[in-house]
Amino acid sequence: MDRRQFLRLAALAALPALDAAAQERAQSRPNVLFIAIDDLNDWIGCLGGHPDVKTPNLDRLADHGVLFTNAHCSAPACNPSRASLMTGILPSTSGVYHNPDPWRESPALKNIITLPQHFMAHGYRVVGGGKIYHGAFPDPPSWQEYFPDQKNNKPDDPVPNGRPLNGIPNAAQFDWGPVPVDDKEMGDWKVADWAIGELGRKHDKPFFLGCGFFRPHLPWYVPQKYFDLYPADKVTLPNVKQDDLDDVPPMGRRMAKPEGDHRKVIEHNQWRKAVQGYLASITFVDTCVGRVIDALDTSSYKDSTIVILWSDHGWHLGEKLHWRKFALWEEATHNVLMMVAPAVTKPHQRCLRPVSLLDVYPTLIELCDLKKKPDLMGRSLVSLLKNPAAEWERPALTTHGKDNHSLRTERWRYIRYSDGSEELYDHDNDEMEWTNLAGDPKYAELKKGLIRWLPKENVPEVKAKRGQRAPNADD
Ligand SMILES: [Ca+2]
Ligand SMILES: [Ca+2]
Repeated sequence: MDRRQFLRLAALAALPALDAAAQERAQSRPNVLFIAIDDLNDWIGCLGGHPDVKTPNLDRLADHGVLFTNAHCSAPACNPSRASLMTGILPSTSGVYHNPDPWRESPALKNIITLPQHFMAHGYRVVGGGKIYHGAFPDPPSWQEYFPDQKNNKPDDPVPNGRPLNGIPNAAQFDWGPVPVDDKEMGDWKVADWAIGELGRKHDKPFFLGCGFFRPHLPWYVPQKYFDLYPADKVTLPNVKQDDLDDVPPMGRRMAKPEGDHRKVIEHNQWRKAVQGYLASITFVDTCVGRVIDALDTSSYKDSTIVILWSDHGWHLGEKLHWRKFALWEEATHNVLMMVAPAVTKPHQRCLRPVSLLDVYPTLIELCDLKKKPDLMGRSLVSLLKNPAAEWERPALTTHGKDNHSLRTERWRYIRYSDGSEELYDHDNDEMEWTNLAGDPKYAELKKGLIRWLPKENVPEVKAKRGQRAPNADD
């Protein structure tokens, strides 16, 4: 038995046996279908982020319940965003800020009961498939079963010959183009097949089913038919102001790195092809989501299953001369979040309140009537699920690296870097965050009101020990 198997068994053994009353309560709880999408920004039809995109299935799911139009990640990178959602703890408290940070080694997270573990402790069957946690840190104690397996959470994807297809040398996964295979050979398709199989089974107790899709994460290799939907010469490019970084402090400019990806994309004349590849990858994953939702809708669990779908952060495709996530502006922090909860949500609801992926854990606890966990740092969204216009005071906080924070309210974005430099944007008049108002004395009071929401503690980064496997920074 290896260490991981041991930990998993130890975690199971530690669960208290349920008494008869608890068992009966457990039987009546709703199921949870928990769908994660990697690196999906707000370029989906129902969020209006891109005029060309085709996402009929995500739009349909959003119409079944509440779409949070102003949802933000705790961190604009896979590992810290997912670790925060799954534990309910902020990066500034855990020290998990970046992709290589081994989150279970954080003093704050070492013994934490994760979201799926909490469901397990309440008698649920808890299974997962695909990318839920970041690749290098799959956390077997969180699951009773996993597809493809507890160590390798992600089925392999086929790759085309002749890489890089975009001609940009030495750019690793930063590549795009069609892969000549059938949908069925794609890793995400297999994850959907697995989830459909779970939904077709007879379950004798409630289930928590985690289903994690990898696209539109790089590389953007999906079958040709998805590329054909978006001819490169016709796609709409993001609206970019060439001198946008002139009023951004040096720490922000370093995050944007305009001489990095952006320069390469321009030099190789790849901007249109990149947008095409991202849109193609989005429609591919939309198709996978649609298959799983169809399977739920035709199953006996349709009316007893909560559906939550989220993406782990946004993605820049040239805005602020920046690419990828790893920054504190709207394109990187804004993510997809939608929920359908039988007997709680009504169809066709939009919620404009600034919410956080940190809020997912306490929300699912309340919806499923699990034992409350006072250590969680987010807030339940159930009041907003019932009434999307309900009062909501707290801004959404995003952290990128120690003591670099962004706060988003309905109208404003405020950024403060660790050296004290700042940005302030007015979304009522500047949705692209072009004009930094932080230096204008007129906004001093507004800034003071926002600053009080910044975390009081900013613990050091939990770093991988020397010799430990260091995952690719963009994995
Ligand atoms: Ca990601
Ligand atoms: Ca600017």
